[in-house]
Amino acid sequence: MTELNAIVESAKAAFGQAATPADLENAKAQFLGKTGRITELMKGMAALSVDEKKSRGAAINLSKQSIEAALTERRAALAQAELDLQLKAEALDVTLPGRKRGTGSLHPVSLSMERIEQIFGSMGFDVADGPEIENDWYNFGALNFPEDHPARAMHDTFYVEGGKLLRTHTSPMQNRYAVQHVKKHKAAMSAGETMPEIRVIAPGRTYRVDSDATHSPMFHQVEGLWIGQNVSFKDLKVVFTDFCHTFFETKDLELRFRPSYFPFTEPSAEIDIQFQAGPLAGRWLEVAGSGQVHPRVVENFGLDPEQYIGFAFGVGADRLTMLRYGVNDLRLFFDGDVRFLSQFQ
Ligand code: 2U9
Repeated sequence: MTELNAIVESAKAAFGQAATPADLENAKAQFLGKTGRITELMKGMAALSVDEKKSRGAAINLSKQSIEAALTERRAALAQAELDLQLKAEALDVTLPGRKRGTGSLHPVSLSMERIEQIFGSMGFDVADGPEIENDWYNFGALNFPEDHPARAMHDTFYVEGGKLLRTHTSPMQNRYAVQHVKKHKAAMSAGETMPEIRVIAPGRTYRVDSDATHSPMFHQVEGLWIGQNVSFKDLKVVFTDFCHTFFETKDLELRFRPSYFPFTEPSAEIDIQFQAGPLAGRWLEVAGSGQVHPRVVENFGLDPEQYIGFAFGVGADRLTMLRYGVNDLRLFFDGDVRFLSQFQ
């Protein structure tokens, strides 16, 4: 084997052993670099005659080309190996099930509230909004709660700083709504016009110091108020019966108005319903309180109770939701367990 062939062979062997592109470039330097073996041979030609230079130069060039070809080949092989490794590492299993984007859904009580708003909206009721932290007047005073009424005691009410409280019902929202309504129409009324009717529902969170399987310190109410010059208990019966039929999607439902007492209505009645078919059939179920709005409450709106009268009602939205979906423990609504909540899409 000539010296040149030996160099070419050892270059090929060195390239073959190089496991990385960096190793390969180091190996290349040993042969083609500034002090590489081929470069040294070229330098050594200086002393040769012109003819010798020609033949020796051609031979060295051939060897150099062989080494460069081997280098190019090895570079490509290493690059391919690297790519293969990368592809293997990043391999996708297209048969795996896709990751689902979890879509949320409304809470069952929110679904009920929306449904209640929609039903009363279709009967011409506006929807009131208002603060959850209230003052004593809007929550109790304006609603004709006597000073020593038990509902004012610490036992029922969460008091916060500054003499304020967490509203114990949604009535203060209707109170505020009614006062605004009267203010807005006061001038026209003084000029002899009659006031457009107040027809409003107030849905929202309410708070009482109470906690067991059927009571939560935070619960949801929807109250309704209809005040006009000729609004009677008959209208309450029609409106509430219609609401129950639509909400529970059945007319196979009896209603019973049972005498009761609330400071803000007189006379007052609890409303019970009885399904005639289905799993709850045959039992009277209490769903609401109601009554003709007390004259003193009407007076507190800024209206003459001799001229304006109407009715109010209040429903527990959590209880209505339990009845609608057949849920038997109120706490399920507030535990935040997705296995429960995801059933109400
Ligand atoms: C104004 C005047 C009167 C709203 C009413 C009830 C009767 C009632 C309960 C039902 C179930 C509360 O969540 S519950 O425990 N509500 O019994 N609510 S009449 O009366 C009003 C409201 C606002 C200005």
